[in-house]
Formats: sequence, C-alpha cells, structure tokens
Amino acid sequence: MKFDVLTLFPEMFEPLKQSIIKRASEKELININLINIRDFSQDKHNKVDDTPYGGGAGMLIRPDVVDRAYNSVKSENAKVIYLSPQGKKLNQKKVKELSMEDHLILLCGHYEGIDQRVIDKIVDDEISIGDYVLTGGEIPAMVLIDSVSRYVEGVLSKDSISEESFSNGILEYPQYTRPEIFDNVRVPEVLISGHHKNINKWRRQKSLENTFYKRPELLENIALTDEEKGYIENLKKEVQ
Ligand code: 4G0
Repeated sequence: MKFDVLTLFPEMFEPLKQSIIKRASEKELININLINIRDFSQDKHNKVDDTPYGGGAGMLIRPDVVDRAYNSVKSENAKVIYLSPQGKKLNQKKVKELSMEDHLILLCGHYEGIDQRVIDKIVDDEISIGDYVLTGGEIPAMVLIDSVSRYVEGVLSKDSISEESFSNGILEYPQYTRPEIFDNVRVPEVLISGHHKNINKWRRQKSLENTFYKRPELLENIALTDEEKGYIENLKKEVQ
C-alpha cells in the first residue's frame, strides 16, 4: 500500500515513524511518502495561498499549486482522499475497504481551505474522522494511515485482527495478566481454570455485557443465538 500525503506540514507526520507503522514501512508492506505542497509554488517567496474572491477572512491555497503537487504523485489506479469535516464519517468498514486499494493520495487542507476547483478536479472521496473541526487535515490523515495499515497483509497477525473490537460487530471482552491478585482483586477464576470451552463462553458473555452497557446500538446489527438473546434479556432486567 502506497500513501502519498499532500500537506503544508510534512513535519507533523513524525508519529508514524514509531512502533508498528515504522516496522511496516521498514518491511515495505506500506510506503508513506510526504509531499510538501509548498515545494510546488512557483512564487519567489514560495507563497501557496491568496485571498478569497468575493472577500472574507483568511487565505485559500491556490488550485494550481495543489494540482502540480498532485501531478508529481498521481497514478492510474490512485484514489484521492480529501480529509475534511464535511466528509463521510470514517468507520471500520470503510477502513477495511480502503485497505484493498494499492495507492491512496491524501490531501490535507488547513484552516485556510483550498480553492474548490482543484478539489472538484482531483478528489474521489471526502472523509471525516468525526464531527469536530481541527486546525488541519494532518491528524485525520494519520488516523486514516494508521487504521488502514493495520489491515494491510503482514502488518498485524491474523489473530489480532480477528479478535479485535468491531471485527465481530461487538466490543471486546476484558483481559487480565499477572499478578493473579492486584489491589485485592483476583483474576476471574474461569480464566485460570484452563477449561477452554468455559473460557470462550465467559468471554462471549463479557463481550455482550460490555456492548450492552457501553454501545447498546451495536447489538441491533448482529446475529445472536437464542441463548445469547436470553442473556441480554437478563441484563435488561438487571438494569430496570
Ligand atoms: C477542510 C478534517 C479541511 C475543510 C479536517 C477544515 C477536521 C477534520 C479542514 C475544513 C479538519 C475531520 C471546512 C473547516 C481542516 N478538521 N473531522 N480541518 N473546514 O476529519
């Protein structure tokens, strides 16, 4: 997976040079290429922005500069994503779909904004990471790169993907490690029993319980056995 990031602030992407994303880059499972839009200014002062036609506060990034930055990385099969609070909300399904792509070009806007003509010309998909406004699209671009990279073959073990929150549509069960007693609280007995059938059943119940209390709307969209439905009905009675 290749990520090309068009940004005025390439230095903001240092966090991606850590941990799992660093290893994925070293193994060439992903390739993160940072393009400074300013490098495509043809102005003697490297200017990239100008005042909006029709008046108003702030500055806008010029379309010609963004277009030259885009032309330096574009490919036949690339998908261009504009990170914006006006985009469709990112979720795990969308993340999985994006991980099937070969080449993503991420366009980061700033408080100033970008001339609409180049957005209309080059952008395929407008994506938001949530309903709030940030000073720039860089953090959303990092969120997208991190979440998508996890699904790229070889970045995570198959086990960590299949066991995580949302992969089965509900939340995770709680986990425990040593010490067996912490602050007078014991690790749940069943986990020490070595009885794997009981452990799986307990974990499934805890997942359902967690989901019932924290994200009950998720339970509407998943198939449950009659036994699991009964378990949920009991939780409802306890709540009343
Ligand atoms: C484009 C994304 C980019 C338009 C970007 C702001 C939040 C998100 C930006 C604007 C961003 C998000 C219209 C304010 C840069 N903030 N939620 N800021 N407008 O994904």
